[in-house]
Amino acid sequence: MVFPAKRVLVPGGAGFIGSNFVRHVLAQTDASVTILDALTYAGSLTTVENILGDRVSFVRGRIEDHALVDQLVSEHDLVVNFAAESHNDNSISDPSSFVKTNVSGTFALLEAVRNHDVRLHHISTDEVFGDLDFDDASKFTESTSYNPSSPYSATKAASDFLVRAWVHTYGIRATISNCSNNYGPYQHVEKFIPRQITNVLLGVRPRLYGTGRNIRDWIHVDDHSSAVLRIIEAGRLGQTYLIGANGERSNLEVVQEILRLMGKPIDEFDLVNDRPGHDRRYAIDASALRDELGWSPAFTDFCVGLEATIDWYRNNGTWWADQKTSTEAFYARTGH
Ligand code: NAD
Ligand code: TDX
Repeated sequence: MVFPAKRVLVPGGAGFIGSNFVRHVLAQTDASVTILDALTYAGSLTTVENILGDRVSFVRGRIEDHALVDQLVSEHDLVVNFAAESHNDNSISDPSSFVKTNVSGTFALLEAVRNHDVRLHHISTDEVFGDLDFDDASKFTESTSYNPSSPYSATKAASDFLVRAWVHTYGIRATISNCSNNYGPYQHVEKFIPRQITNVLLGVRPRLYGTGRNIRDWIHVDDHSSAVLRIIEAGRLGQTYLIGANGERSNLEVVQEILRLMGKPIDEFDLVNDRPGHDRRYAIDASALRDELGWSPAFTDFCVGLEATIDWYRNNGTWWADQKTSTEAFYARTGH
């Protein structure tokens, strides 16, 4: 692979997707990596401890710290930004950290890459497009209008618009990707799939918001990382690419699949309070990424990826035990 960088700065590299991406960089390029991460409740050194060493160093800090970010960016030739507040339910309870990290943090990164003419790839989400009707045959494409509905997705949309403005106005060298819902190892147990897997492992019934009818478009985190590598390698500067793997499923279907794979009756779940403003359906049309850049996902069977993910949580209880306690205390307060 022709990878256009030797020194990569990965803000948010101690989180779920960022740490997976760092592992992909190590396996598929000869670049070295600096992880910049604030180690919020969502980030952990235990996620990356087995890759820190000759090629991977770690700096604890916040992306909205202009002086720190400016210094670090000047020492690298590529920035791939995964740092964000990423959980919708948290953004509904307390949006302030979302504005700070997702908006002010992206602004600080943009000023630094502008200052030092360093290439940026910005990681974003399909939630910036709002939601689709259940019976709408269409999917999100690169030309779908932005219409975010939660505090989380509004701050991600704001960060994307900042990147686009810096490309248009200052000519920074940047690309953006908007990906659908990820699953896989090292995902925080606040998120839907690991929450339900760890519930079942602990003998607790899975909990579906509302009716369980809402639809998400699932992609394995390895496929997200391989798509980002491909965009960095061959994507056109200034462009947005949508990443998805045709993984649409209702939340009810996902819970029933988890129960089946874990040897439980498929009706052993509870319906709980709905999420305020709950987006109905997300669906990605990733044909630009497939046709223009020749990318395709490795995980084409959701059940195969889900089964491997269940095994990972079964075998890594020490990684998630503490976060499970604090997460469930939060959900108990919100009625979820
Ligand atoms: P995560 O919450 O698991 O990880 C976020 C990481 O960023 C953590 O390590 C955290 O400590 C760090 N961080 C938070 N605030 C910071 C700050 N101010 N400065 C430095 N570091 C900070 O999130 P994730 O699921 O890995 O998501 C990564 C990116 O991918 C986010 O931009 C998210 O919007 C996007 N995304 C996620 C999904 C998904 O399904 N999880 C889907 C599409 C896009
Ligand atoms: O216990 C639950 N029960 C439930 O029914 C939880 C935690 C969630 N849900 C529902 C809400 C959603 O319809 O499952 C679906 C998925 O929920 P989350 O895992 O919270 O993901 P979502 O809100 O769809 O956002 C995710 O995908 C897009 C990521 O968290 C974002 O970071 C990403 O941008």
